[in-house]
Amino acid sequence: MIESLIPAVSSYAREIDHLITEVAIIVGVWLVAAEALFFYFIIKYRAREGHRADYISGDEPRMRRWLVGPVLLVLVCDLFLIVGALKTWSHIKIDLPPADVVVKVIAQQWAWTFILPGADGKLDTADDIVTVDELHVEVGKTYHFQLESRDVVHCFSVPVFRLKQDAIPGRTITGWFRAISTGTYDIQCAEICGIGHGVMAARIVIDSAPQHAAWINGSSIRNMPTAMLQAGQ
Ligand SMILES: [Cu+2]
Repeated sequence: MIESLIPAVSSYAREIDHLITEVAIIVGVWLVAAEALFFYFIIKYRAREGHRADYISGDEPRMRRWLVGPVLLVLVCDLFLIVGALKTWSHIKIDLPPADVVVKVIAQQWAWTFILPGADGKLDTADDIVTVDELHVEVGKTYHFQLESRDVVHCFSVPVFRLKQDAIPGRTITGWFRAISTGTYDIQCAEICGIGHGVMAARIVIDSAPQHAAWINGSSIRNMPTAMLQAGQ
């Protein structure tokens, strides 16, 4: 259902969509049932000529059953949702699969800087590739990102991955993703971070393996001065 509105491009996007759909259905059924009953009673017991209002205390066992029954049913639904949410949380946020590539994502007012390993596959070496507002990744590879902020709280959001992670100044937060198809998609800061928040957008370019290798080779040459600068040369 959600996929018809926005593509699901990470390995865990469908799991999150499933959870959101589950919550929407369960909460939706209760909402419709409660509202339908509410309006039914409003109309059925409206003020009418010759009818006196009745005070109902609700403490007769027969009436109490009408209160306790739905409450227990709601609790069962809550348990169902909590178990589903914890399973998804643990799978995505706690159990990080081993990384094929580690990248740095740095947020600042109002731009994104991405530092990727160059041809040597290692970060913090002279051939690191630095890009601004454009993140290049390879399809099918597991990426760990190390998210930092240089100033205020930002939020690294990649809607097609169903990925959203706050960037907190002074902390390095590690998360992961694995793209399952190629294409170019939006990255957006999802935390009001100042007057330029609305333009703090970037894009993610998901390449096939040969495209990505070609991009890395091309970028390593283009980025040499930046990389050398970073390495203090
Ligand atoms: Cu921001």
